[in-house]
Amino acid sequence: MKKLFLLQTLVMMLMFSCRAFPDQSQHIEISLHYDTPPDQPLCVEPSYDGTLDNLDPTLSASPFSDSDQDDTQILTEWQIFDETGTETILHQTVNLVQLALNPNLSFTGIHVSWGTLEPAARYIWRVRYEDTYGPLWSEWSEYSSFVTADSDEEHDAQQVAPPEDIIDPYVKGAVLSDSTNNETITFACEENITVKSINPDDLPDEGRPDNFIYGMFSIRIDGLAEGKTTVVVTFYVPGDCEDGYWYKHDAVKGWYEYANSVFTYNTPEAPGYTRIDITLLDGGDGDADGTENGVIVDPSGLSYSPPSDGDGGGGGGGGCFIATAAFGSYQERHICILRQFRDNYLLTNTAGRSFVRWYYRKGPIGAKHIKSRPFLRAAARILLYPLIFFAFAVLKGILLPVMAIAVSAGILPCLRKKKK
Ligand SMILES: [Ca+2]
Ligand SMILES: [Ca+2]
Repeated sequence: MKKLFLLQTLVMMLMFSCRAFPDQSQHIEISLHYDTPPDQPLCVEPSYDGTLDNLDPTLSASPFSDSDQDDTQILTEWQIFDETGTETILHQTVNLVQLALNPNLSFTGIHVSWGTLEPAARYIWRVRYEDTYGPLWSEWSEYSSFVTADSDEEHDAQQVAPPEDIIDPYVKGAVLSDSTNNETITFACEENITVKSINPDDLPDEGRPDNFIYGMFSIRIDGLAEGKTTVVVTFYVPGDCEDGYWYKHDAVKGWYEYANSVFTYNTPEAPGYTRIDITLLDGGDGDADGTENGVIVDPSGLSYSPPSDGDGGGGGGGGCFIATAAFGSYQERHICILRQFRDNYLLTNTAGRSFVRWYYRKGPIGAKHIKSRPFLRAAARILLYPLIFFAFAVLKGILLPVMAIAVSAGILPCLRKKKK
């Protein structure tokens, strides 16, 4: 079907080109690409059935290879299952946008956040790659497996009794912060929760905010009832921290400020503490395993570094900020066209990726400005239509015929006028 469409497009291009440029029609060349899928990748690390000494491994796979000359990689899909191969523990897709936005990310390796895996458990995993030409998927790699460490002594040693002056019925425990101040940080949640202090220096440094005064916290919430996906976790930190920011780190999205966080100093149930409520969504915002599976995994923490331009939502394959603000929804069909154009024509070359990086730094500022102003949104839509039409014509391979029609439509009336 796709090949047939390509042929029709080429024939149309040829017909229009012959009419528009009769003297040059003999120079038009037609070339057809028959795409072959990428080679099946191999799971490299951890080695097959190896035993880990930790609970947060980095998975790695063989480099991308494809028998089509110059074909490149556009997507990677990672999956981890429980021992039986039925329950999805992690499902992450890495695309070119995320790769362009997160310098710590790669197509052939992914860090599994603490909390995703349980101690002394066997997991199986696999990976596959998608190419740019088709796009076509490779075969899934053969399954590989590993066994996690028996326990996490570091986590166990951090757990302390919560302070008695915090009167919150959902307090589940407290943890010593993994930083020089060794403060007691209390956590509360309606659900079953485990928290581990982690040192932000152990996470990738590209884009990492400074001033994590209490370090970071890895959270695991499990045993969620069927249909329950949104969970609020409360941290109580000593002193007035209302002017802080809550940052998250995600293996795919990288570092970003987490907007779903509310800071309140000196609440009746915790005088002298700052209460921080963060809202997490299983399989969505604030869940690092990428799947709705009754488990929420979240490494995050309090920092005093203000977010830089472009932070505040992460990459995650999103973007098109101004267009989304103008049309009102990321799923809107015009936005889909721009997204496809970005993925297929901008992110596949160095100049295009530089533009996308620049736009992702500046776009949110413009979007914020027009979002609440109907007149500016309407103006932005009018300005965007020619761009969307251009992107549509390029994507459908009809740019040349469209240009030929446009040129003919412009020239013919002029010629007629002259004849008169
Ligand atoms: Ca290929
Ligand atoms: Ca999940």
